[in-house]
Amino acid sequence: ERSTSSFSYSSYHTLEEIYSWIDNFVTEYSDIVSKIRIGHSFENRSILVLKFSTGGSQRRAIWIDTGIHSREWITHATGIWTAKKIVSEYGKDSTLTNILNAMDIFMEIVTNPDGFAFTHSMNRLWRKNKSTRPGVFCIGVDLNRNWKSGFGGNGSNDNPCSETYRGPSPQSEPEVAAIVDFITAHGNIKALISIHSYSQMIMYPYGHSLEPVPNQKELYNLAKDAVQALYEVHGIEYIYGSISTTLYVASGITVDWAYDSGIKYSFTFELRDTGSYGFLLPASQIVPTAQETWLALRAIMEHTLNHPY
Ligand code: PAY
Ligand code: ZN
Repeated sequence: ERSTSSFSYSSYHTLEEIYSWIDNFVTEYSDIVSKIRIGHSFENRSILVLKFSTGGSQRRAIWIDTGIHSREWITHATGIWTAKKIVSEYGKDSTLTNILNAMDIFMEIVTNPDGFAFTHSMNRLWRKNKSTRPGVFCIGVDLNRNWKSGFGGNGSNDNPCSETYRGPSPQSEPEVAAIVDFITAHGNIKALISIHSYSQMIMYPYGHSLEPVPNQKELYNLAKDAVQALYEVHGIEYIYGSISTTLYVASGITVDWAYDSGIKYSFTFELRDTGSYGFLLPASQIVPTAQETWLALRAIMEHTLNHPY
């Protein structure tokens, strides 16, 4: 029996459990999945990316990250379920098969490993990374304020004690720099989906500005289709639109950087719920959340496949 079959996809796991699941997973599905270490965290933990590929070289690719905010546990759990779904559906689901026959998928499941370890050991609601600097009393930078696009603008904070502290400079944090370096070196990422919780939203750039992006009509329609596909699974309602007009203004965020770097299909998801449990979503909701999220992800990947650029 495969050891990734005995793993519980309906429970929350520690960093050690997830990293050992990753090792088993890439061993069992070595024909289609491999593990890449793209860097290391402030506290020197490995930063790992799963690569799903059926061949070719530097194919067009989709990037998905979960857990950039460590307390958003439903996102790591959804990422793990999604990884397993991809290997199970390849060759069965024609949409996914077409996607993987032409494109690669990269998934970074634990984007903030130091923060995630801390949510298990000390503070369940820790959001930032764990970096420290000489003479600075407070710990951590908000990794979703540390990107170059709009760095330092509204909806970010220069106070190191703030939950939305942007850090001293763009990409100052190793967890962000690792992704920037990887995506830039790859050069052929065509869609990026950064997964957060909670609020039940599918959004696209910009966060830092109210200005509509050039292909905002296309992104609006695609978000609408993704939300509809998600709704049909369990009847969960998401709202959609640009980040700044749907949620709030936030500067120095992942998807603004991705968009400004030429990735025109850049989205951020806010998974369940709308606040009843918030970050403490019961484990009983992991599988249903992942199931519905899958349909939204697939819609965006399929659109990317069918609209090469
Ligand atoms: O998803 O990039 C996004 C939007 C901005 C997020 C942020 O503030 O970094 C939104 C929040 C998040 O997921 O981190 C929303 C949650 C509920 C929060 O912590 O306020
Ligand atoms: Zn978040």
